[in-house]
Amino acid sequence: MDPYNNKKQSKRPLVLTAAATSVVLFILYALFFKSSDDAVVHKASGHSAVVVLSGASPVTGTVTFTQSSKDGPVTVSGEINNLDPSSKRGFHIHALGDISGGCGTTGAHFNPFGKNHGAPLDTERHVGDLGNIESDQYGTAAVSITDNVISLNGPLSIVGRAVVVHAGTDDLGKGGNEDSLKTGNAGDRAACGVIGTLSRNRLITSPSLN
Ligand SMILES: [Cu+2]
Ligand SMILES: [Zn+2]
Repeated sequence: MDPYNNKKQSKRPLVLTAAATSVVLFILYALFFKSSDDAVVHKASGHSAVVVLSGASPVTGTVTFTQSSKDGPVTVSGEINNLDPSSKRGFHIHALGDISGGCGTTGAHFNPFGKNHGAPLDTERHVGDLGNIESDQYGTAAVSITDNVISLNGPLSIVGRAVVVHAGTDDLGKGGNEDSLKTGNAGDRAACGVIGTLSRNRLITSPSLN
């Protein structure tokens, strides 16, 4: 054998070893990141959205919405401040995420089925009817609602629409007049905000995905 060939042969295993090492490292790297992704998805599976409330009144707040399965209930939680003390205040999803003219341009209650205004547990209700929030003696309301009608995906999604907190109490459609079946006579719009995506993780649709 000539020296050139000898040199080539002695180098080949080194090159192969380097290539094999790279492949193994890449696989380990891919496996590591795949499993860490899965862990995050498992921990925060489902969709969540957030709204920051403000308006012409001193009322402010932040509310989050979470939905852990595609057709599952939506949990609404957060805190609203500077409300009238110890009072119930209308809390709705309005159809439009347009606050270009303040809370007045967010449209009517989100009502894709053309129903009358009602209470959250009524079958006759707007999709956007979340009832009233209730403030404590300091004017703070802890929001803790679970609703089976609104969604964060599909045609009933509230993402991109508005939350409105009213200056008055929602009569839940029991006011006995025409407006009660439209607005619940909840009065002025004290604060509002556009519901935005917080996270959109893979929705768990079957236990096998766990
Ligand atoms: Cu409203
Ligand atoms: Zn309504």
